[in-house]
Amino acid sequence: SGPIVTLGESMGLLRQERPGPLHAQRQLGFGFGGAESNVAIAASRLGAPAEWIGRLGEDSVGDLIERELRAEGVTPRVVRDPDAATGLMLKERPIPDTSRVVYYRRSSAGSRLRPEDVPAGAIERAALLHVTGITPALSASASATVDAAVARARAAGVPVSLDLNYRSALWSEGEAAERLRALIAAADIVFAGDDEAAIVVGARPVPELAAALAELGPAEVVVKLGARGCFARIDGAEHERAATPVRVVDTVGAGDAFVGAYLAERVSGAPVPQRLDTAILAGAFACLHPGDWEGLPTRRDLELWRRADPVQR
Ligand code: KDG
Repeated sequence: SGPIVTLGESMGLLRQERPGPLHAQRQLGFGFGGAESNVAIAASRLGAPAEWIGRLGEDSVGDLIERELRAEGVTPRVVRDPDAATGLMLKERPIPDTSRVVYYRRSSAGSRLRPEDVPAGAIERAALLHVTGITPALSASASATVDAAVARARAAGVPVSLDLNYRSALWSEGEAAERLRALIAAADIVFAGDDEAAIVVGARPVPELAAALAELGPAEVVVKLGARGCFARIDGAEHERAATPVRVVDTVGAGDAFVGAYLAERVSGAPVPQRLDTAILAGAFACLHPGDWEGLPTRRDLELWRRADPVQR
């Protein structure tokens, strides 16, 4: 079957490697991130073919992102925009184990994504389309691109996956709730943090959050609970998983790892328990590295973890 196809904005990522005030740092790490490309990389590391559609600037940061995606086995389907730079984000660590993300992305190339950027056939031959609630918050044209891609997927019978991914720096909870409700109704699979689900359906106990999201349409709802694991409602059946405890360096990207792993297992035909187990483990791996996706596991890493021998010879 076809690849997992995702679209969105990826940005250069400057990150503090050591905690403390930014002014006391003389060096920053540099990489890139973006919720949707993180998902694509997570899936690819686990052996699922993956493609990322997006717009990058005609600049070195854009070169780096394309190159790294290729190196990760993700096919970039990219428009290079001569009139806008690739966006950036800064991950500060003012306090150990605590990250603060600041965006420098207004009018970025990625935010100028538009429906014509999605190549003919790209969605139609996908195994699955994955979108997030970040893209509709970027610009009118990016929002229209999500709608167009989702409509194309539905017309072609391609399952649609949505991660709510509410980002308060981009829009208000009120704006997000209305927009996300419509997207949820068009999705087959929905991922949400419990706080994000509450924005759309109101605060309530986790099983009820999942049921309320499922009522909007999707047969598959997975509520991500961070250090508390996850709760899923799939075709009416409830599943719960505890998190795998790890020494956390940075939780940013853990949700994307979870989603990418879940989707990789799903497109390979794995049953629900295996999808959730792999997702939980991938989320744990993501927490061990200060980058968004660098720490994500391969199948070999998962095997090593499960055997849990301190040294393999
Ligand atoms: O999930 C991690 C993302 O938040 C990060 O990579 C940046 O895509 C990003 C965003 O827009 O927040």
